[in-house]
Amino acid sequence: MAHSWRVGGRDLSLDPPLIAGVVNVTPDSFSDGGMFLSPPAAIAHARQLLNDGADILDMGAESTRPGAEPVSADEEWSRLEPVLDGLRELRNEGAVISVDTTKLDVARRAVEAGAAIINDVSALRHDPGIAELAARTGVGLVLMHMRGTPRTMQENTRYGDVAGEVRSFLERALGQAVQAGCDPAQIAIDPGIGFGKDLAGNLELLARIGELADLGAPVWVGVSRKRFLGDLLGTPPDDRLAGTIAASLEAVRSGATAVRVHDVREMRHALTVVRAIQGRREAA
Ligand code: HH2
Repeated sequence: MAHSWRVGGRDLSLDPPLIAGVVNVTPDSFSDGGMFLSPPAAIAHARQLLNDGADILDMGAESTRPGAEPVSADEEWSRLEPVLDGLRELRNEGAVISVDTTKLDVARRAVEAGAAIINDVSALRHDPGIAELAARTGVGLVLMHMRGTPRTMQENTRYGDVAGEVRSFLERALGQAVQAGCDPAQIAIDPGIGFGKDLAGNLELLARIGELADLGAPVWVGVSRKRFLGDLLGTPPDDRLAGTIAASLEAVRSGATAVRVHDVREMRHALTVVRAIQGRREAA
């Protein structure tokens, strides 16, 4: 299992697991669309998430919810630029910024503006040049599994062996990034919970994260407020917090080393308590 992750010239420790706080600068994200579309609102939210204990801010300007319409690179960048600009001071103080994009043009501009991580939910399928960008600049790179695109991904959620297929996909994507010149220490992988999977597939992946961790890369997991929790609980996105925390803690127990959540404060509290108990157990 990986113990640290190299992002933009820094080694982030994975013990305790990293918390990536979500900042969606979008009108249409599934749980917080429109809440942080204005730059001042997004910047204030980012500051709050850092105060709440986020290790990373994951900023997205294009929704990836099932069925979402794609936006142009110019539109995506016009949403991100003022927020990245407004976070310059925090960045200088050490805040780690990740940009959730599949577009090389947006990724390049974001890295020039100080982003230390590219979170590519297409795992280089949309723009393979993102691997060369990461190799050249040393930023961290997250490669996530998804079937098709957000518009099509829920059309076919059937797998023979979901964990095996996701593992092979991520192993290939890792190989592609290394081939393009990335240092393996820069690359994290993510099973893409909810991206082209049904309830059973999501649960199976969460239970078998150890098989992905065996690939040697840090494993990101994003379950926050997602539909599979609604399937289990019968609640809307704004009433899935306990489910989010439970699933994230189980993911960590299975081998995840970074959790991507909207509710950073609650996640930080839960991780702190669980780890205190684990420490006691190990000492006993
Ligand atoms: N999930 C979402 C977006 N980006 N990136 C990674 N690496 N892993 C994930 O699980 C993941 C992700 C979807 O969540 P959200 O940002 O809340 O919604 P939307 O895509 O509608 O903006």
